[in-house]
Amino acid sequence: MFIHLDMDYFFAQAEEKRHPEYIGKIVVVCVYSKKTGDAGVVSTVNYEGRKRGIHSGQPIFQAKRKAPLDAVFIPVDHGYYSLVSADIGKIIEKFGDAHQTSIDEWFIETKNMAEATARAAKQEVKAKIGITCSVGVAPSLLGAKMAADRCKPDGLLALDEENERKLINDSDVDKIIGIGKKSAETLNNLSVFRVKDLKRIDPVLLVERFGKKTGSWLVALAEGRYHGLLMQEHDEQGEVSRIGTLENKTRDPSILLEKVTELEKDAKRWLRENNKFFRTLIITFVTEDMAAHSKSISFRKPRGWSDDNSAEERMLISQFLDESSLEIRRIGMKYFNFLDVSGQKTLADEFCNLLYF
Ligand code: TTP
Ligand code: MG
Ligand code: MG
Repeated sequence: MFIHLDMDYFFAQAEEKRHPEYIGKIVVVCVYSKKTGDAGVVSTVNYEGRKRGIHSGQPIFQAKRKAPLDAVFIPVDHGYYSLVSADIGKIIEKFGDAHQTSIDEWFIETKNMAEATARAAKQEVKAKIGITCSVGVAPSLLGAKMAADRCKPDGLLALDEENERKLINDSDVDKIIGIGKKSAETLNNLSVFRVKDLKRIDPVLLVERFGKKTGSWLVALAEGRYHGLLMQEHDEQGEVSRIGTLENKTRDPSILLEKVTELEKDAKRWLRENNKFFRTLIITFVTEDMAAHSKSISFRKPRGWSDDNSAEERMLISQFLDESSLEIRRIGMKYFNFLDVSGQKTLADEFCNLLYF
């Protein structure tokens, strides 16, 4: 059995934890793209705000229109959320062989007492950290994750094989992790709206339309063979990286970003030519003492050559500068954790779920 835990409105709940005075108000955590003004997007919002129609990825100015005057708009503070995440991880690890899959998600594979273990882990996170989460328990990781999504916020949903199959079969295809927007559209055009509609489509046609990898993934989904469906995407490893020397040693974030952008041009051309999408972006800093350090960020939805990563790059650079007082001599970037998305052109219009490590 798999137990999947996902923290509720994580960044916003972490803000409520250190600012109890925010509780009861709408809390909107924002990625500001400029030093001043409201340019940028919502990272996450608490459930009070979601009721008003504020959501992740929404432009900040739109969220402000929906929010009452006493709503709190604050910039993301990844350093702090990583610390809270690390504390939560330490607790979850006590309940079994835990794997962290994003800043606010973990899964545990366990043979017995899955539901009791899930409940105990959830309770201990609440008691020790003061953060609520939603927990799904199911025979497959996909089922556990979907169960956790289904019982948000502060829920626990345990599924046996039959209920897992029912939940997945009744889900809209675009709600399935691993099915992107483009694939969902293609499926909708084939009159496949829910997973159970997939059964009507000839497996041969699925493979023809989506390519071998995605096609057989969809066939497995249709047939209820869920094991490994979530893992599979991580199997396809690969990377493209570029590194360059700076004209002068520097700590100037704009010079560093400029260099990364220049290196990226080449890496993006490679992505385009090879039709690759990546999930993880790494920036490497070689400091004046010649030591190499890196900072990375992962996205739940893969990114491609046409996506703009500058907001995240700016953030990784500033994270590094906060931690080190040394000057930087060389800087590099790497895209890795590739996903084969044959049939999916661009995901640029989707705001990615950002996972920070
Ligand atoms: P999620 O677990 O997807 O979202 P959440 O914890 O805010 O809300 P939920 O209760 O539905 O789980 O993502 C974890 C954190 O990642 C989230 O708090 C903020 C960040 N994030 C983004 O920056 N952009 C996004 O589009 C999403 C979805 C999340
Ligand atoms: Mg969450
Ligand atoms: Mg999450």
